[in-house]
Amino acid sequence: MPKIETILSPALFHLYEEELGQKNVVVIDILRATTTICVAFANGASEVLPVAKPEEAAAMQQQGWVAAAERHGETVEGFDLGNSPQDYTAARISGQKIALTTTNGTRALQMSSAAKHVWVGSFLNLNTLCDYLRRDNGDILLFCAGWKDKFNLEDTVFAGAVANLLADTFSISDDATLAAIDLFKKAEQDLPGYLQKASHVNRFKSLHIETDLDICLKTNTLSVLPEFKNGTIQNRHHARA
Ligand code: 3SL
Repeated sequence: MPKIETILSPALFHLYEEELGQKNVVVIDILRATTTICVAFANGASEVLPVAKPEEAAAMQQQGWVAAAERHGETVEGFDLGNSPQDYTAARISGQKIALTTTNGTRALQMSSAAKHVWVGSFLNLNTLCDYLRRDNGDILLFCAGWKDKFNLEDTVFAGAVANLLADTFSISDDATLAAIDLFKKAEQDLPGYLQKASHVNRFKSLHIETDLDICLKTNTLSVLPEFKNGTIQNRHHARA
C-alpha cells in the first residue's frame, strides 16, 4: 500500500528530501498562496511562475508577464497584484502568465522541485486533487508551507482533509498525519469557526483582509489541478466542478 506522510513545516523538509524523487508532493498554503494559484487558473491564467524575490517578478514584467508580490500579508509596493484571490479576476488575468512571489508558499513550491510530481493543494480543489492522487496510487508527502518555518493550523487541517479522504487506500502511520487527521475532524463541521484562533487569521484581521478567509475555506468549488513542473506551474485539469 502506498503511504501518506505530512511535513508540518518547511523546517522539517530536509528529513524527507532524500525520498522526494519517488513522491507526489502536495504543497499547501491555504492562506493564501496555493488557494490563490488555484483561483488564478480557474480564471484563465495560462501559467504561474513562482519566484523567490519581488525583483524577479518585476523583471518578468518586462517580458509581458503580470507581476505579483506579497510579503508579510501585504501587496509589495509597486505591484498591481498581491496574493489575494480576489485580485485574480478573469478580467485581470485570463490568458496571462503570472510571476508570483509570496512569503511562504512560493518558497515551499521551489523547495519541492525534485519531487516526482508537485501539486498545488487547496480546499477549493480538494476532490480534484484527491481523485488524481488516488488514481496515481503513489506515495504522498503533504507539505505544509506554514508561516516563516513555523507550524500553522490551516495548512495542517487541510493536510488532514486530504489524508482523511484517502485513508481507505493509503497507509498512514506517521504521527504528523495522524495529528492532522484529528485536527481536521475537530474542524470540519465549521472550518471558518475553528480557524478563528489561527495566528494567520488574526494577522488577516489586523490587515483588514478577512474577506479572503471565506474564499480560501470554501471546499470543492474548483476542479483545477495545478502542477509545478520544470520551474513553472500549469493547470492539468480544466473542467469546472
Ligand atoms: O506565505 C505565503 O505564501 C502567503 O500565502 C501569505 S499571505 O496569506 O499572503 O499573507
